[in-house]
Amino acid sequence: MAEKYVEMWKTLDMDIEKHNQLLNGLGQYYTSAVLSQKNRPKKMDYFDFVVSEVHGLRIKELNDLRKAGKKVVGAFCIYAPEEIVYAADATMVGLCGGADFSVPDAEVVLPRSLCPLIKSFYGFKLNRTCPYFQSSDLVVGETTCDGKKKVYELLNKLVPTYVIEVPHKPDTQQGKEFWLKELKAFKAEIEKLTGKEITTEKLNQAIELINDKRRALRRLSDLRANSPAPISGLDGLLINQIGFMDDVRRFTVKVNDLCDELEQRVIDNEGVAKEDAPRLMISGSPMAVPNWKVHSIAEESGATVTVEESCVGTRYFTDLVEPKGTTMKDLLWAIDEKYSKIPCACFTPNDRRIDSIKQLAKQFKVDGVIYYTLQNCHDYNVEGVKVERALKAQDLPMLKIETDYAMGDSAQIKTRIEAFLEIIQGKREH
Ligand code: BJ8
Repeated sequence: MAEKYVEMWKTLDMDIEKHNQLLNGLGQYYTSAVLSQKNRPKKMDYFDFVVSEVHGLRIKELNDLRKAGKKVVGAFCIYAPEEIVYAADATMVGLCGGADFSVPDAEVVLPRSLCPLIKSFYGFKLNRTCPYFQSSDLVVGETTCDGKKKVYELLNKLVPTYVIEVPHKPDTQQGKEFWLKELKAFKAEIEKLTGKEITTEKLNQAIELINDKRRALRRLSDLRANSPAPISGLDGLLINQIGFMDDVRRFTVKVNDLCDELEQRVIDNEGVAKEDAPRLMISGSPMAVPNWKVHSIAEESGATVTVEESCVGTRYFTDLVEPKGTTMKDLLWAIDEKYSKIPCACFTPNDRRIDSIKQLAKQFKVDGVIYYTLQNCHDYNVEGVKVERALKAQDLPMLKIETDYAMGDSAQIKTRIEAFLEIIQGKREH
């Protein structure tokens, strides 16, 4: 891919040499972790193609849009209301933040004892190797966790960054009203950026566009509840990750095409693992591309990951925006209600998340839960205590893994997951 796109990357002020190193490493990792899986659905070809062109063709598409006068908005969190962005004919993309590659650059500036996701994204902007960052006209941050909030102040020196303030008690009336005001302010900011008025008609269309995408991902997720699972957890995760970068309409069509194939697989009783393979949920901090470490290890060890209770997973697509009227206030209120239901550990209390984990455990017939925390993420780490108590009451085993993006602890994680699977096996035999 490199040669073909060098001129484009230069116009985006990228560090070409460093970027080549990143692409080489990514290509090798993708081959060994993803392409090496057995019996993948044929329709995964499209998603493999997207990954192969993720810094090439997709970036060209975004920059063609920009040349046509449209804007690209980058984001890190599913709290960034994408419906409002699309209603102004702009495009939203997830920014790089899932690789260890950029962490050493970030650590020159930031403290080391910080969440790897935050270090990773800041490093990607510093070292100019994320073409999504380089193609963004505006970055949207949010006041979720303290680490992100403070790094956005530094990021704003490198790229225009607009920070949305999210209520930390979103279930209260006060929280919802506060959030509505923030949504209105964000709408005004996007109108200023794009020079376009967001009308009710445009916002309705954008709501439907994103609802369709969420419906497709929900359909895919529901199919993974079957036994044997018709698709691996790693591919399921990968598709959710790609959803933050690909063109929304095309992505929705391709996910639905894949689901058609998976439905046939279910009818034919064709799966990616044995019917009695232990079924796991992974719950916790989000996993951005190319964070495939834990899924890969768990599935290589004989388990099937059937669901991700994650922002790159169920938290993104479980709820839709459902307007109860047609005025601008009705539409914004519907967006408010949908986003207020996202059970992020940054909020308090967050019992909605515990309920969701218990419900997902039943729906996906899981034998155990891997509770996944990125190092130094206090919100997910502490909330793990409540999750563990709730799962214990349901007699569901839980394994807590706290890690970063480096591969140095892979062997240790593998040993722990294998021991966990033995516990599950022992429990089944009883
Ligand atoms: S809605 S989970 S995407 S904030 S960056 S909280 S891992 S210390 S990402 Fe998130 Fe939005 Fe919530 Fe979801 Fe922890 Fe790291 Fe903070 Fe993180």
